[in-house]
Amino acid sequence: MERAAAPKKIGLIGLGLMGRPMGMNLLKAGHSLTVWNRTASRADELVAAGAKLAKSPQEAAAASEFLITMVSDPPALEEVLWGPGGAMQSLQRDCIYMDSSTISPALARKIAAACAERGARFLDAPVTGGDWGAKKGELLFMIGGDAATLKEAEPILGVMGKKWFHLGPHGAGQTVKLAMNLILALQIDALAEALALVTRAGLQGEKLVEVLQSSMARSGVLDIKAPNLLKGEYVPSFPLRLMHKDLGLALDLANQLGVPLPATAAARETYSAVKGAAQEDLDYSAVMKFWKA
Ligand code: NA7
Repeated sequence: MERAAAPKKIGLIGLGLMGRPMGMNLLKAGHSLTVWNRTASRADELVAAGAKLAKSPQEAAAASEFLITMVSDPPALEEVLWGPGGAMQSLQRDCIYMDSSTISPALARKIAAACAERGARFLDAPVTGGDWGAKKGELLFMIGGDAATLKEAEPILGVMGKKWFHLGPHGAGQTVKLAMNLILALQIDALAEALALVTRAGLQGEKLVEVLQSSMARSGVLDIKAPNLLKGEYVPSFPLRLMHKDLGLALDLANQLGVPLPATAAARETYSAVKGAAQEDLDYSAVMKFWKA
């Protein structure tokens, strides 16, 4: 997969945990970056590193031959695209617009249609890898859209990520992303349940994890998140509020398709309870708090 990218005028809307490091990597690769964020102060670090700060999403889109959005959820994305000063009205003809937020496949298709009306090209390109993947430029992109558009986007993807998958037409990237996140959510939920059982029985959670590491239950989730659960440290890498949102999106999609997802529905209740009780922003591994505050 290509990594070198000719300098481009790139717009980036949404400078949260993920957007900021993605923007930093684009600057380091020599691209000209125009950014916008609802809370302008979050752009400070990128502006100090050479990014231009737009006054609105509209201004960011007008300045860009390649536009990226990275906001929290479907309402946030609708706001930055179609709200006051929204980006859609100024998307350049022939530009590539890539949304890397996790949203519904239906919204991705609606955006693709709106882009086509303006002569712009759209990719749904949600990511996985957390903020550490974003910092290291090792995100994994799940792409829906046209293969030729993806080909053209590859040099820019290579600045922010290490791998990408073309999964089908618009919405396919989001569909696979929601399916993947429900697995991550259930894996952590299962690990938390098992730890609750073992520790209530008077055993050390570390012992369970040690055995799991040598068994078929070993996984990337276990490697990366088990230490958080054991220590009770939940600094957000992927915030629980966003995992909760994704479980809702997966259940909505399942409902539209008539597919029962009973385990996902049960897990969402656990995530809801922890989210409701949380006083601060927590990583999704904090689902452990359901059993142990
Ligand atoms: P964060 O760190 O919660 O950042 C969310 C971003 O979305 C941040 O820039 C927010 O601006 C922005 N946002 C949220 N609501 C709005 C509205 N209504 N209008 C404009 N901008 C908004 O999320 P992550 O970076 O971890 O994740 C981003 C996506 O990747 C998300 O879909 C995940 O599920 C995957 P703020 O700074 O709060 O003003």
